[in-house]
Amino acid sequence: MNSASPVVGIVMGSSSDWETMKAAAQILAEFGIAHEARVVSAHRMPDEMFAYAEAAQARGLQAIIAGAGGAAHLPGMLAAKTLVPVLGVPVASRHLQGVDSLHSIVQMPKGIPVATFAIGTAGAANAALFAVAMLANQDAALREQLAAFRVRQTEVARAMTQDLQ
Ligand code: RP5
Repeated sequence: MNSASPVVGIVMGSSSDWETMKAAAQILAEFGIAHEARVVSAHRMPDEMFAYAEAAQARGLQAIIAGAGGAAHLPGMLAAKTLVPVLGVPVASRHLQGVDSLHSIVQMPKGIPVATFAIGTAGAANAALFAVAMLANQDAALREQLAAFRVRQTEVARAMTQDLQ
């Protein structure tokens, strides 16, 4: 993890979410974005959750990527307590495979937005890429890195045809 002050916080409801959420950390590390990862359970650590949200802006966080599964209140409750943009990642749950998490996160009532991503590791990675894009608005070098990432992705996809034989 980058040792500079974090500009992106990755939080999750349980260490069991890390298998999913580490996809966000990997992307941020790839782009050299200082970040932190913490368990801040909404229903088991409500006081810490509020404290994390209340301190986020002063600590320099520019985005919070929040992952949770089941009745996933974490992203919405964080968003209620901070003006820092919250990017929500629905973690796949055992019984409903994350559809419960998705609905819990995406169906925020009007007024407190949570940018919601796909269920699972694709959502975690895309939340991090979205945070990179937000930061890149004010950072030309980061914008170039993001453009290069897209070019590499295109090259990988073009090369796939040769594997079809
Ligand atoms: C949620 O409950 C967490 O976000 C996790 O996805 C789910 C299960 O938590 P554990 O029982 O694995 O701690 O709060």
